[in-house]
Amino acid sequence: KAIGIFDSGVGGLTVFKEVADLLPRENLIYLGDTARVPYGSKSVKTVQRYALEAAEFLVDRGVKLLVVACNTASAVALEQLRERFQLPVIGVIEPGARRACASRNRRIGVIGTEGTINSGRYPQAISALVPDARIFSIACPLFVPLAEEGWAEHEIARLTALEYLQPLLKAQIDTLVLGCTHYPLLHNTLRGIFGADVLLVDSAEETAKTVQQLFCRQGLENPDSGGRREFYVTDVPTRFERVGQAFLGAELGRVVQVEIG
Ligand code: DGN
Repeated sequence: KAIGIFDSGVGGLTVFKEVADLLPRENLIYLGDTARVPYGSKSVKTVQRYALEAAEFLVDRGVKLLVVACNTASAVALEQLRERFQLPVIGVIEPGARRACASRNRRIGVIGTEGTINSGRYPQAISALVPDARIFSIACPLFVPLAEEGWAEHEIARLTALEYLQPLLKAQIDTLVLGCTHYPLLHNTLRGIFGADVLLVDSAEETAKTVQQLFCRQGLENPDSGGRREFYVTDVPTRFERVGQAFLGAELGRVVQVEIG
């Protein structure tokens, strides 16, 4: 049995990459809902429906664990998915929130899509762990197209980030949660703005660690499974193949178009 990972599109490959690095011998199946991307600006109801349909596709393929790589879907649909399916479902928000608790001054920034920020899920998860944390949340929707365009380290990205993130600089945060699949690509740009002392929490990395821990705890490992990788998308794969390489840091191999829902 494989691990199923889904996202609204190409961004979840940052999560896929981290999971593949930590569990190289596991079989992984990825679904990018490229026909309906972006989720980040859509209503809660719509994202919930899309997430259920994407998850169903993977569950029908007999996965043993489901990873919701999309922050927006994790923010609004995780509970529904857990209720609906009889298998472990891991989202990206709790792992990122847990890591953010390393903040020393308890002033924590969170950035993500409009959907993720409007859901208030990160502040909720962080406050549950550190009740006196001051949390500053900002939606940075332009980071998604910048990352997909290959401009994450371009001057345009730096200026965009400076514009969005002034309030966080003023707030003197010491921890910033990168609450979107695409933001790990902006790591160097954000590092340049915040300097070496601010902890940048990569929710993709933290999620992969959570998956690994769960595997150890529940004995889900299957070292003989061969490390097969399968990629599915809901629109023609051309753009996904091209843009995906930068997100995965490697060639994707075969990408298959499917219909879901
Ligand atoms: N995958 C989305 C997220 O992590 O919130 C970003 C892309 C999108 O749907 N806008």
